[in-house]
Amino acid sequence: MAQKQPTYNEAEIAERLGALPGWSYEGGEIRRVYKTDGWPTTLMFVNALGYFAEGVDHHPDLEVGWGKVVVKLSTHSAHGITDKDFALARRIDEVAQAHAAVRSAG
Ligand code: H2B
Repeated sequence: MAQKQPTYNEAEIAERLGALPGWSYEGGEIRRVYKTDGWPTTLMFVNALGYFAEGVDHHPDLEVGWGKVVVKLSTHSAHGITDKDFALARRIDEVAQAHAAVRSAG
């Protein structure tokens, strides 16, 4: 079993989210809502971010709709928000930026 990752308190999370526009802290998770131009882009986006998530063995909860993907991140094993969540959030933003039809809802 891996060592428990250090978690951040609310003030520390807010500070780090300052560098991640569009992300917010809600219900023990950091989350971002992305809009897409429809189902095909939604599925490509989910597959692309899923590929990177699997690569780092860290998996977001996803809400998937026709033109919308909600990404929610927390570290279950640590019962909180860790560097793994911020790192994956940054990577998912890069994935979103790689496709012109994926935009932040906020
Ligand atoms: N994803 C997230 N979000 N939190 C975890 O604690 C976690 C995970 N743990 N993906 C991983 C998989 C763990 O279950 C495996 C065994 O490494």
